[in-house]
Amino acid sequence: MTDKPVLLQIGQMTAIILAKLAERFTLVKLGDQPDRAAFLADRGGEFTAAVTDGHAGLPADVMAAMPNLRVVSSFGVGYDAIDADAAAARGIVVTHTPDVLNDEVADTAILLWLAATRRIVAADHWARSGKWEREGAFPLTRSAQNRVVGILGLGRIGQTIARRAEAFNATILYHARSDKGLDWEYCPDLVDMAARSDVLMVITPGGPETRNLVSDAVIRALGPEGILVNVARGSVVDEPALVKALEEGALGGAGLDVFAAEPKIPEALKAMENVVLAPHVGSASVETRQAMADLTCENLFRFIEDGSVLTPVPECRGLL
Ligand code: NAP
Ligand code: 8YV
Repeated sequence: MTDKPVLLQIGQMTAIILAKLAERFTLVKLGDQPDRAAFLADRGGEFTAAVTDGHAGLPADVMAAMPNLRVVSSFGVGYDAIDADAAAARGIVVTHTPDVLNDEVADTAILLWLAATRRIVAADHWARSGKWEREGAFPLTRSAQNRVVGILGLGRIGQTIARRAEAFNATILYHARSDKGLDWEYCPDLVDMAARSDVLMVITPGGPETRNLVSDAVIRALGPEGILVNVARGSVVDEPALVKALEEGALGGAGLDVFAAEPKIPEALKAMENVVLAPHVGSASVETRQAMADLTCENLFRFIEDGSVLTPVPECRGLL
């Protein structure tokens, strides 16, 4: 018999994090249960702790079946797949992994912007396919220098993107619900900001409050030379409107790391040369995923030791 506490694993986790968690917990994987409803009904009361990620979150049926759940540690900063207010009301502390991924995600945003602007994926194809030899030079692209970069969501990652964009001599504008009082220009109206921007970087949280915030009007305001970069959540952009605008030439191009129905990507986007696609890899480097794994584990370890955590989501701070 082991005296380690049980930990419910919701969703997929990498071997690194599972090995570390197994040192302190007996892991029970929700996905391994042949009959989820029966498992939750029989064993839901056993769990005080769970680990999850930004994709699986904390499903409502799991929360409802676990009256003794006290902590949920989520691997990732975005927690739109967890109803944090409902969790806080039940006395469940939700933690996430802010800050440790700011640099990686900001790098990814810049990478997608440059790739879409300088059309590096199409240029790579041109070089590999022999078109350079057969047809000559690759067509000129627009420059990424001296652009107006509008940032939607100027939080931890948004500010990191802004600082990087300054290295490209960009003028930075931003939109959020509140003026951050920073040196960059605050734009209270998102459509106006898009109309003034060459590039729109989307980096807000997901969830109902930001659903389709990047609407048809915003996309069209960005215009035929504009580039949309989304490293936030697919839900923040009206994806059908994005596809239509790209098809009509009403938007210049896009760099997309996130999609409305991941891992599905609209076929139309896959066929477009002016769009660069990535499979939600914003934070996906060995080093950053290790830092996220360490923080995910540390939150759980501290909670079982003394009831504290390092990085609770704001909704749950009052429980500590
Ligand atoms: P953060 O520090 O909380 O910043 C969020 C920003 O969005 C704040 O400036 C906030 O300002 C703004 N915002 C929130 N709701 C808004 C609304 N309704 N309208 C306009 N602006 C709004 O979060 P972060 O750490 O930078 O992370 C941001 C998000 O990036 C995460 O939640 C996650 O979804 C996404 N992400 C994606 C990846 C990836 O792999 N692609 C990796 C990490 C994170 P106000 O409160 O003033 O509005
Ligand atoms: C992760 C992310 O890939 O942190 C986030 O919000 O989107 C990414 O870093 C995702 O959350 C996996 O858990």
